[in-house]
Amino acid sequence: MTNDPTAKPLAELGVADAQGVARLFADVKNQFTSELDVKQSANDWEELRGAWLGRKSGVLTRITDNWLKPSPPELKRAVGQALNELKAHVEAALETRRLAIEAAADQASLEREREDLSLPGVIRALGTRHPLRQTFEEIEKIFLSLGYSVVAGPEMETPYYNFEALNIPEHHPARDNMDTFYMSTPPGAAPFAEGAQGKPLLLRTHTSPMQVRTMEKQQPPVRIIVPGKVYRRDNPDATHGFIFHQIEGLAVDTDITFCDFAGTVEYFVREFLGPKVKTRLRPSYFPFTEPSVEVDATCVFCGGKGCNVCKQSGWIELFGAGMVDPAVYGFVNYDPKRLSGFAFGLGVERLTQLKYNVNDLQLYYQNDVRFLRQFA
Ligand code: FA5
Repeated sequence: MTNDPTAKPLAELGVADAQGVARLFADVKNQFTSELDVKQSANDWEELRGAWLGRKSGVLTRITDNWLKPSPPELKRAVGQALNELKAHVEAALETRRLAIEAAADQASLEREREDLSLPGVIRALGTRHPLRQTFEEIEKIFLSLGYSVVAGPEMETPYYNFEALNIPEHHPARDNMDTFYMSTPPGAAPFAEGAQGKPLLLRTHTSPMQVRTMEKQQPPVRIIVPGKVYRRDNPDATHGFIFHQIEGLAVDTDITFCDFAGTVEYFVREFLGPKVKTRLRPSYFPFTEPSVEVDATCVFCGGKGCNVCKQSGWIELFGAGMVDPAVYGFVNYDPKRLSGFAFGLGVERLTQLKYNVNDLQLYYQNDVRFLRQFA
């Protein structure tokens, strides 16, 4: 800065008396004020302080070196005093500014931290109920509304309840359809659970054993459904699991007819699959029901016109059912002359597949959120 007056001694600046000194210092003070006016930020403040109060080359140091030290004795006092005042002014002004800058920063961070209650909240991803669970709950609701109660039974069963008492004696071909997991017994282990008669326990292949267990304990009228897991040595594929789920139904009373059965089935299917779906009963065979039927529904995918899913027939198979075989009543001391009833066994995976058009049953067990979220 060639024009910088603080670089030159007083004589060169033509200052020879106290008034001249006062004017000179007034100019310097104005200069400071104008710099302070334009420099507002925290960084500016550091710069300004260095420029004015810096020990080595700050303005005040230059004034000390160039004006005060070489000043003639008659001006020394005036220069010294003016310099002190200037220094006090600069220091005070810089301190005031520092406080202002700090307060502004505090205010800004307060603004930033202030809660805005009108902002939308953070939405946490909620889990969804598993599609099979949804089917369970829907079906339970339908039958509860018809006066049924929900009961549960053991997954580890005796051959008696799983087969014999359901009119499936040993060597009956129906056992082949339900390839069974048997439990092995450690040598010397205690005899098996009640009713096992020394035969190995098994994992129930269907929920039907609960028909027998319930009738053993309860006198008619009986109206139950039994949701639960069942196990079969089936190879897993798009329509088979080796663990899957069924819901058993059983109604027994003194005057239950095939019409009650057909009406109940029709009501259930319409509630579950929708009002447009029609049902038909097709003769079938189960050792524990007589007559036995397969319940078919008009194909939910083509509405009965015929498509790949229903193999162009317009119908899809829903579940097996029938009137309770009198032979079963013999195992539970019910009087077959006085009592009648019906039973059904729903495949939960199958019904869920039909309802939501799921083409592979394995998807239920893989816990892929992209699949599960579709059932939110
Ligand atoms: C039975 O299990 C009989 N207990 C049903 C019954 C109950 C008939 C009461 C009459 C009276 P079935 O073996 O057909 O029947 O099996 C019933 C349903 O379970 C089938 O319709 C099918 O939907 C389902 N299912 C059978 N095997 C599998 C499997 N490996 N994976 C998934 N679902 C299966």
